[in-house]
Amino acid sequence: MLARGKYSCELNNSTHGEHERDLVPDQDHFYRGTKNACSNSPCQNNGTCQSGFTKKGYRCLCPDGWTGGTCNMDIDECDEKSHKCSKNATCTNKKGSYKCRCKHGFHGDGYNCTDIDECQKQNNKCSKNATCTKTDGSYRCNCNTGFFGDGFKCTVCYTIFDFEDHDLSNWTLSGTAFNNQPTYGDNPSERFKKEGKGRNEPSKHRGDWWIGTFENRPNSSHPAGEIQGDRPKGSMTSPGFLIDTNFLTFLIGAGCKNVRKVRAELIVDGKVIFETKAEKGSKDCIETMFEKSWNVSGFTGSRAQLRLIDHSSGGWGHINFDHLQACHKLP
Ligand SMILES: [Ca+2]
Ligand SMILES: [Ca+2]
Ligand SMILES: [Ca+2]
Repeated sequence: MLARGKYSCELNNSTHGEHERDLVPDQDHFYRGTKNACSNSPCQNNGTCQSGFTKKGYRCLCPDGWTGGTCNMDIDECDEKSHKCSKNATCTNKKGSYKCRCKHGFHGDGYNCTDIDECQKQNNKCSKNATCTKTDGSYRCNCNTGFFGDGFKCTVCYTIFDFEDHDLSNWTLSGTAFNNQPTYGDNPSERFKKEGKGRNEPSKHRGDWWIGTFENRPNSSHPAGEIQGDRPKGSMTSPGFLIDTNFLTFLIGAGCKNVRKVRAELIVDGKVIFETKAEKGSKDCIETMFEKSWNVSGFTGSRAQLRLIDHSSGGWGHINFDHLQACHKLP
């Protein structure tokens, strides 16, 4: 009240400028506009401005995710743990909000994340010869009894010697026949190509490296097709290995079955328990290697050695060998 019968009326949230048509002159009244502190929109990020509060003349009501005097500060919901993400989700802070994403092995919208049972759903990558076991957020595969591998791949055999590291430093060599071993690539095919007689006896080795005492290709940059011939003689004895399966299988070729002193031997306790020459029915006298096996079920638990022998300088006096495997049953 200013004087008798006269009042000062304040229009909150308004200014003269915003209400040009509503305000009409009246001789008994005079207009006195209030300063609206909200008129220049001080609240950010959709904050609601309320005029007339605090010393500044306004206050901001902030929407979820924002704080500060003018709603200009993001709330880090992940850091202050006010988020509603599942415990099996990861929280990522965003300006004005946050994001939830289910962890690996869980599925859902990030707020509810349930464990995926990979074993039950059969969307696991276990080998068909493995057992799947659920773990928290994941699963494990173990090869079944009688199989070898990492659970994703389970085989009835595992490799003992394949020569792929082309390193014979743990082997005992005698004579000169094995000096340039192992041999790289299908050298017989390379030399037959050079001969041009249409002879076709691929080595059929596994990987890149194998033993071939006729060949002379001790590395990949050495010219293909070179030979040392039948003349050199010698032997090559492996480091010891444990027999823990029923069978050993291997690839063997060359050295016709009528050639004496060219063979592969298995030695247990200093005794030769098996000796095998390359022969495949009528297909002996051929560079191509064929699979042979030894039934070692009577020797499980023993340590054994493989010995390759080339004690011949005559025709076909050489041995081809690769891929010694231990197998629970014959593939
Ligand atoms: Ca945030
Ligand atoms: Ca090999
Ligand atoms: Ca020889």
